[in-house]
Amino acid sequence: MSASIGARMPSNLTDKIHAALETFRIELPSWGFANTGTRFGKFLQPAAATTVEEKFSDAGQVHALTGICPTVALHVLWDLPEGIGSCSEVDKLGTRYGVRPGAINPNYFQDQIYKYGSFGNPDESVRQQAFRHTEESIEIAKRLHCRDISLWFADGSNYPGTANMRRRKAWFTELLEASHARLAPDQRLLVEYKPFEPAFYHTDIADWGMALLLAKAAGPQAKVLVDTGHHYQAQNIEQLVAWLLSENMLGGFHFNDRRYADDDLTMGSIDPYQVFRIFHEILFFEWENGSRADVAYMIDQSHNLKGKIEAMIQTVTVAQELFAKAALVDHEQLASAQAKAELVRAESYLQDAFSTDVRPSIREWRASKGLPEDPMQAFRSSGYLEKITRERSAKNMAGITSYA
Ligand code: PSV
Ligand code: MN
Repeated sequence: MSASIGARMPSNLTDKIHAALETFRIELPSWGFANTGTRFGKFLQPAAATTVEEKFSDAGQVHALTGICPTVALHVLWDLPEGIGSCSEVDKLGTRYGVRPGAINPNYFQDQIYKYGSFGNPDESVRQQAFRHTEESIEIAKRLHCRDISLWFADGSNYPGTANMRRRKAWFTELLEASHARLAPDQRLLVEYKPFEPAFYHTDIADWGMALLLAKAAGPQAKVLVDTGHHYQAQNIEQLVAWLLSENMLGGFHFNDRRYADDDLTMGSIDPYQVFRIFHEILFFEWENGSRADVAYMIDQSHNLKGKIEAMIQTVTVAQELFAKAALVDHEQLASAQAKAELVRAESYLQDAFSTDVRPSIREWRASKGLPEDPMQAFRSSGYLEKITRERSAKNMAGITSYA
């Protein structure tokens, strides 16, 4: 049952929450600290990170205050401009700022050569170039001791009849297999999907089924990455999560929220129950199997309007709350209600857990770890934002550009 308002939470529930929090870590995206925008333009922020060092510094702040973000995802083109040559510098930054490099993201969408695709480009030499970039990204991951190489392809087409979809599928299969062959035994390839954007007629890896087939074809260390913003309206995300778990093919998440398309809104800001249901499927799976699911939780958000560090602290805090709520579902009772098709009783276990106020318990856990009970408040009173605003604003405001 949910703890009633004002009453102290029973200690068995507090223990469940604390045990769940011990296991929950979420990765920050380096690009969430830099100035980014929409296709109509950017609203520049005076405190945005302008260098890789500043991204590490900001991510380090979020980790220092929340204690649950020990890694930062890197985009090769943006964060390792010299490729392998940038590794030692990035490695040092990780040590200096207390956050290690996390998933390595090759970039197949920004260079002019990728206008008609990367792994799916009809030009063999472009496909080879995209493959060499993948090889280099895997090597970067090895040098930085990163397990996951996270692949998102913008490949697709805008007009019917202009792309040979079967041919492109074959090229993807071949190059993903070849990429897999470059992995060290403990590394993974994560294959992300997205139904549209930047292509608006067809996208080569449009949904989880396509990503699953390609990952299976690539090899046993390839898994699917679910970006919560990359679905059609009304897609039942927790169901596909349950299917991927049952196939041992769920590699990780890019969390963000959306209302219309890939909106990059703050996780849980539109539909927190959706995130709760995803976490629930994972925790229910773990309870049934008696072992942890090996899933990487990552944030993929870059805020144009909200302050970047505050937005990230807010996201991490919400993620932690929704995970803690999901940990409160009574799995034994739920399983028995499901088996007897006692529908209202079964559903109520989710509703009870979701409506429980887990925040006091999370504050207790933070205090027990020597972390600030309220990370947002601690950030606001730390003076960090004022300091970086002073240091960075001239550089940031010089970067104003127009859309066209
Ligand atoms: C594409 O929309 C995506 O979700 C991919 O994960 C990219 O790496 C990321 O956004 C940043 O552009
Ligand atoms: Mn993503």
